[in-house]
Amino acid sequence: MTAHPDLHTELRGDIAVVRLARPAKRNALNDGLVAAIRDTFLGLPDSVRAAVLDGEGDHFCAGLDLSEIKERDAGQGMHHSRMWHAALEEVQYGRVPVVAALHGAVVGGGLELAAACHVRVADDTAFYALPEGTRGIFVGGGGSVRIPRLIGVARMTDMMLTGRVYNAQDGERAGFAQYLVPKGEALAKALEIAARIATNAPLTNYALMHALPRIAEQPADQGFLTEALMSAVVQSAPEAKERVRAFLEGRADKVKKA
Ligand code: 1HE
Repeated sequence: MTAHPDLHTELRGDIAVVRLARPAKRNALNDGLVAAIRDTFLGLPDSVRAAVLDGEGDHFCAGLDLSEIKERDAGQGMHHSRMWHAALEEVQYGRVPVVAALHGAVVGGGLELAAACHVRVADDTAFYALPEGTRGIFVGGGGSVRIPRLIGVARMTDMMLTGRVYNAQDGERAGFAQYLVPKGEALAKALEIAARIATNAPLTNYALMHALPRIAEQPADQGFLTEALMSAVVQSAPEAKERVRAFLEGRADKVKKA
């Protein structure tokens, strides 16, 4: 795993806790930190079965480090955005599911980063915004692709046109987060969820991470075929057979009423 002064990784059993650790700058992401995110997720040890991403201090992440914005020609601007894409690709399409623990500002590139995770847990201090729209810039970290898949194009357009900020409750209803917990409890809840995820068959987790978003992009007839192929691969694993046998022999949990 790559060492970076502003990105800490801690192994807790089979869970990796990756923490943005630049609280004085509200965890704003400069180029070095974006590269460290890429390298960290690419290099997670084989023993890791799920990851949690959180931020130190009062805010998850204030987005792009605006002090690094410099005169870029169009080509340089494109490469900068592509560098973010490459990093967040390692989060979304890495080896293990990533649970984001959100609190405070989840804004701009911070929201783009959160959107690359697989499950989002927010505490009630969280707020969501895309100030790019009113700062004269545009999203560049994959937000235009990922965020509408959480909340829809209409909500994202409104946020960028008007600078609208969603609080934690409205944000959960809109689809930014799947879990909402009291202040200070997002990390604990994210760890609990990651621990649950880590007990799944790794191939099932891989299929969920890699096939579901792609199937969502495919025409239905192709999606059905991809689903059938993925299903056949996952079911053929000895672990799948053992898990089904365990249920049939009364050794596995039943689904309980919610
Ligand atoms: C920063 C940044 C940053 C804080 N880049 N330095 N993102 C934004 O437009 C959000 C900008 N930030 C804010 O609106 C606020 O800072 C917060 C709501 C996140 C937090 O407020 P607060 O009152 O707790 O902190 P603060 O006093 O505003 O900031 C503390 C320090 O962090 C201060 O520096 P200091 O040297 O004066 O102490 C701030 O300048 C610094 N700071 N946020 C640089 N973002 C791939 S494209 C993505 C495009 C984007 O993400 S654009 C959206 C950028």
